[in-house]
Amino acid sequence: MKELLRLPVTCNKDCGGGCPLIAEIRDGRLLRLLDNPLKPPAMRGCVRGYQMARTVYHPRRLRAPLLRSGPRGSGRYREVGWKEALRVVAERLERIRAAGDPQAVMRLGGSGSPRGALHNTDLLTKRFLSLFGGFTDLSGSYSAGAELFVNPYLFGPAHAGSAGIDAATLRHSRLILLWGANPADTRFGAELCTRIREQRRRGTPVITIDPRCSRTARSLSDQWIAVRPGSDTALMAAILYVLLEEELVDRVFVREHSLGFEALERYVLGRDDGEAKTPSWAGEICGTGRDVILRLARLYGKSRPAALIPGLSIQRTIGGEEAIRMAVALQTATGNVGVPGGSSGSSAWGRLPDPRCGRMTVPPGGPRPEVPEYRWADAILEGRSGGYPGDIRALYNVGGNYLATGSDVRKNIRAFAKVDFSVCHDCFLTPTAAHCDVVLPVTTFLEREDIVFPESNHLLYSHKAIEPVGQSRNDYDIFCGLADLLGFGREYSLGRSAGEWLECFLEESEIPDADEFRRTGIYSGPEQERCGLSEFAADPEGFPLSTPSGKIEIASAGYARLGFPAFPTWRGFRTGEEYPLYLITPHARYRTNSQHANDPWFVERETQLLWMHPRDAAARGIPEGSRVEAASPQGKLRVTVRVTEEIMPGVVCLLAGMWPEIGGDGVDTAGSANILTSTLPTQPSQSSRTHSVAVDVRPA
Ligand SMILES: Nc1nc2c(c(=O)[nH]1)N[C@H]1C(S)=C(S)[C@@H](COP(=O)(O)OP(=O)(O)OC[C@H]3O[C@@H](n4cnc5c(=O)[nH]c(N)nc54)[C@H](O)[C@@H]3O)O[C@H]1N2
Ligand SMILES: Nc1nc2c(c(=O)[nH]1)N[C@H]1C(S)=C(S)[C@@H](COP(=O)(O)OP(=O)(O)OC[C@H]3O[C@@H](n4cnc5c(=O)[nH]c(N)nc54)[C@H](O)[C@@H]3O)O[C@H]1N2
Ligand SMILES: [Mo]
Repeated sequence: MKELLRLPVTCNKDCGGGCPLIAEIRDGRLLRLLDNPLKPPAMRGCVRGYQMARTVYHPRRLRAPLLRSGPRGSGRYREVGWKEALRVVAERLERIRAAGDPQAVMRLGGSGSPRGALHNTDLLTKRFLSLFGGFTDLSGSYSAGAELFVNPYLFGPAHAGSAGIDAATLRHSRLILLWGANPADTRFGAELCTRIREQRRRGTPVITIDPRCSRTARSLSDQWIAVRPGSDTALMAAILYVLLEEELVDRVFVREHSLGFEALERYVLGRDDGEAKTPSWAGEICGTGRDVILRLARLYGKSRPAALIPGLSIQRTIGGEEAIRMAVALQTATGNVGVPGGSSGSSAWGRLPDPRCGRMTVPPGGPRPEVPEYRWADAILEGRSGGYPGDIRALYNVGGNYLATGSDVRKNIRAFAKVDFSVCHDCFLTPTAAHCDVVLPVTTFLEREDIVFPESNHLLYSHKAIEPVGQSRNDYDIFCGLADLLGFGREYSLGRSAGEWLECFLEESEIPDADEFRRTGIYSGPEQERCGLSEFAADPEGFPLSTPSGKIEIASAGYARLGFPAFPTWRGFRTGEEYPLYLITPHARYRTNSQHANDPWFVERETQLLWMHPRDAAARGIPEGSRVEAASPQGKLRVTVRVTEEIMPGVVCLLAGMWPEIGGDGVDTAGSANILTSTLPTQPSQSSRTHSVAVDVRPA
C-alpha cells in the first residue's frame, strides 16, 4: 500500500468561507478532505469542502474540450483536442477584434474561483480581455450590489471597504442581531458560527430576523422574529421610533459621528408626512407583532454593545439599498459603530482589508465599458438602442452558471441565443456551458497550487493535491495558450510559470516565512480582532471618514442627487392580486450557488421543496407533499410542497441554485428558482432583487 500524503489545501470558492483544510491523497488519488489541525480553533470547514472528492471525480466531470455539434442548448458536442479548441476560440475572437469592436465581447462569470491570488477566475479573465484590446465588463455584483453601492455614500469611498468586523470581536457583544443572515447554512467566513455559539453560551442573546425559521433561527438563536421579505427598513424605522421615544438614542455619538440624523428623525416621528413610523405602522408592513417590535427595540436600545449583522439577503430586495442605510443609521443612533462587540450595520464580512500579498493584476489595456451584472441579459437583448454601451456579439464565461443563477432564466437563454459566439470554461456541462459554442474543461482548486484570501485576517496556501483530471487545464494555462495565438502571450504571462507568479506574490506579501506558510498552509495576520472604523469612532476629528462631511452620512446630498431621499426611508416591495405571495430564494446549505446541484448525494440531503404556510396551503387546497405549480410573470415551475409553520403566512421559499429542466411546455420541473425571478433591478444601484418576487402557487 502506498503512503498516505497529507497536504494543506483550501477551497477557492465563492462560498462565503475560505477554510483551512487538509487533503488526504494515496497513490495520486484524493481520498478525503478534513480540517487542517493547525487551524485557529474557531475556524471550521463545511460539508461542501469535505466532500470535494465527489466533485473532482464526478462521473460527468468534463475531460476534454468540446465543440458544439447540435443546436444551442441541445447538449450535443464533439470532443476535440486542445489545439483545435483554442484555434477556434482565437479565430472567433480575432474576427471581432479585426472588425474594430473588441467591446462586443462581454465577460461573464468569475465566482467559480474568486479567492485565489493566481487561479482567480475573475482577475484572469479581465487580464486576458483587457490585453485582447477591450471588452464589456460587468459592474456591481449579484451578491452585494446594493450594499457596495451605498457604502461609499455612508462611509466615504476610502472607508467603504473597512466597515466590517473580525468575528472574534463578537466576544464583547451583549446582543447579536442576525438580520436576514443565516450563517448556520450560508457561510460568512470560517469562524462566524463558532463565535456566535461561544458568545451565546456566555449568555448573550442571539435574535434572527427572517421570513422563515432558518437553521440559524432554529439552532443558533434564542428568538426567531418573522418579517415579510423586503420590509426590513420599516421594521428598523419602528425600532428607531421606540429609541427616540424612550430616549435610548446616543445623542453625543450621533452628533460627533454623523450627518443628517435630524432629517431621519423627522421622518421617523412623522413630522413631515404626518405618519409616525410606530411599531403598529411597521407591524402592518412587516407582518410582525407590535409587541414583538417594541420588545426588540427596548432590548436593542439597552444592550451595549450590540452587533447588528445583516445578511446580504436584505439588500437583494427592491429598496434593499435603504435596508443597509437604515441598519447603519440604527447602529449609529446606538453608538455601536466602531466599538468591539458592535458593528457598522453594513455587511460585516469581506469589508476589512486582506493581509498584504500579491495577486494577479489587470493592466489598463483597451476600453472597458460596463453594464450592471444584474442586467447582462438585458444589455445583450437591447444593446445600444436600449441605452447600453454597445451591441454584444460574443460571450466569454469563466466560472459562472448564469443560466441557473441569473435572474429570469428564460430571458438569459434568449440572450445566449442572440450572440454569434460563446465560450465557457467550467468543470461541468452546466446549463450555461450547454448553450456555449466551445466548452473548455478546467481544473478544480485541488489540481493546482495557489494562495487564497479567506474572509478573515489570514492567508491560506493551497497545494496541488492531485494531477488534473482528464485533459482539464488551469484557467491560467488556457488563457496563456489563447494569448499566444492572439499575439499577446508575453504580455499575459510576463514569461512566468504559475510557480514563478506565486513566488512573486509571496515576495510582495507580509508573510515573514514563506516555507513555513507552505508547510502549515496558514498565515495569521497579527491583528485578529479588527473592528472597522474604530479609529474614527474613538476620534472622529483626528480620523475623519472620506465622506464630504467626514462623518457617517445618514443623509447624503450625493445620494439625493440620484433622485432618492437623502436619508433612508421605507420603499419596499408589495405583491399584487394576480401574484399575491412573496417568494424568497435563499442559498442552499448543500450547494455553493448552483454547484453540487448535479450530484445526488448533495441534492438528497436538502430536497428541493417549496415551503408554504398551512394557512396559504389550506386556502389553495394544497396538501403536504403534493406537487404544486408556482408562477410569476417570468415563468412557471413545478415542485413538491412542504407545508410548514416555519415560514410566515403569505410567503413561500424555494432555495436557489437548481439547474433548470425546462420541458416542451416551457415549465421547469427541477424547481430552479430563477425561472420565477425578474431582472428589473432595485434602484438606484441596479442590483439583485431575488428576495422580492411575487408569485402564485396552485396544485399542479
Ligand atoms: N452554504 C452556502 N453558503 C454560502 C453560499 C451558498 O450558496 N451556500 N453562497 C455564498 C454567497 S455567493 C453569498 S452572496 C452569501 C449569501 O448570503 P445571504 O445573502 O445572507 O444568504 P441568503 O440565503 O440569500 O439569505 C439569508 C437569510 O435571509 C433570509 N431572507 C430572505 N429575504 C429576506 C428579507 O427580505 N428580510 C430578511 N430579514 N431576511 C430575508 C433567508 O430566508 C435566509 O435565511 O452566502 C455565501 N455562503
Ligand atoms: N434566485 C437567486 N439567484 C441567485 C442568488 C439568490 O440568492 N437567489 N444568489 C446570487 C449570488 S449571491 C451569486 S454570487 C450568484 C452566483 O452565480 P454563479 O457565479 O453562476 O455561481 P456558481 O453556481 O457557483 O457557478 C460557478 C461555476 O464555476 C465553475 N467553477 C468552479 N471552479 C472553477 C474554476 O476554477 N474555473 C472555472 N472556469 N470554473 C470553475 C463551477 O463548476 C460552476 O459552474 O448567484 C446569484 N443567483
Ligand atoms: Mo454571492
